[in-house]
Amino acid sequence: MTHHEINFDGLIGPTHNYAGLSFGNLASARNKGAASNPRAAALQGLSKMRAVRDLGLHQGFLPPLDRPSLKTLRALGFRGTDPDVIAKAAKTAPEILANCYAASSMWTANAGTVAPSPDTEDGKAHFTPANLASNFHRAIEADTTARSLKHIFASDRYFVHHRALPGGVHFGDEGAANHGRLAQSHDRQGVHLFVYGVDGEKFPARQKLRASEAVARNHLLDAKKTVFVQQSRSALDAGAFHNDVVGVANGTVLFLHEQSFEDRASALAAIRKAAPFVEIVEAPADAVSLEDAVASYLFNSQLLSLPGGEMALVLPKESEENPRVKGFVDDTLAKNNPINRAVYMDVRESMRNGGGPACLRLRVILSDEELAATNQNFILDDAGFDALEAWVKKHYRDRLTPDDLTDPNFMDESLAALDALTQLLKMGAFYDFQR
Ligand code: SUG
Repeated sequence: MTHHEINFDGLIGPTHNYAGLSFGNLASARNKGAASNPRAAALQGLSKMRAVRDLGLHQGFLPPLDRPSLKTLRALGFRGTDPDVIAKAAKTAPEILANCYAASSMWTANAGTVAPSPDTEDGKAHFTPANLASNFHRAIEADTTARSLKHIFASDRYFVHHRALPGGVHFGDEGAANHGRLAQSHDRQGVHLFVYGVDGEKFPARQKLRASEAVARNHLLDAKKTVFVQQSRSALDAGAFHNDVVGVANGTVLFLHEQSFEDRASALAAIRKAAPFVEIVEAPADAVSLEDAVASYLFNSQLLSLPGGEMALVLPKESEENPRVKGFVDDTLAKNNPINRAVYMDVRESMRNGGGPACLRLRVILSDEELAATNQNFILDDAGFDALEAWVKKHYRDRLTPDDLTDPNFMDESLAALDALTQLLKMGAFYDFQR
């Protein structure tokens, strides 16, 4: 049976803005209050999806969540008509309003964790939406993300959906951003690498070991093929709030920064023991510092096995612009390892909130049959790309400031865009505001 890696990118929503909501995410803090360009953001995201499709992969997407989250605002005591709710929150609690407006579901690496069918005891693909308990604006994503995953992967013959983990930050789970899979090929049983954090001196860890262990249990993974390692606190304090800022795995390759793990030697030994075939491609700190890695998002690249047998890195432009990072990428391509192509993409609107190419996608490995059982409205061909681009151009603003969030007209505009999207994608009354 042939298995494919299909990336489900987050379609960037019309409320993309810079509210500085994520403590420990340097870019989010730095750009707090800046004007965003939601239209450019969404088009950049779609261009990246197109580029990956043009490399020969199937490309999927997840719809944006409904923002503002009126349901959350009402649960927090703001009452009246929808415009009243916005006006009251704007007046008395603008930071709550900003949280309820975040377009952060675009970073689908945080949508959940997926175990493909070759790896699970029951031979089905398992999904666990992330509880994203560390940040208010993200913790309100899980419910509707779970609905999206069930909508797209609906067949219970092939897919199993778990609930987001209970227990709040005690079981803080940020999804696939701290998870990687190593395998000799997509269709062979893989090794799951779960990277957890322990609070640093400056910044809190979002992913808890006990959460990763619970996901591994729920996904019926083979204990001999799961590895749990601690992210280094220096990487966390340098701004790697998710491990995918300092490393990425695909196929036989683990591409990472030398200072990714708290105890490098024992982490690499555990990975080698579980995955003896692994090829480790590591950036030494004297070639690329942690600061360069975090600023350029070198390791937040997509590492893709292409149909012709090549392995490509899809990197953000910021990596091309940093001479030390670009030099390291060039060296990596020239050396004897499976990575032999680099594609640089402009995802600057997302990068300014700390989200690179790898944050923007959820990897799902599917067999031909599982792919056929997936909702095809969320797999993109040329017509699908054209339709989404036309939808963005029709509905999105090209400039949005935090002040604009207080305008009830902007709420109407955003929800109208999503209403049109559900029609385009034949989703029915999907969002809470439509029910
Ligand atoms: O959770 N930024 C996101 C970025 C997530 C990146 N994902 C991965 N590394 N996989 C976060 O910190 C900023 C929103 C704001 O400040 O407006 C934000 O949520």
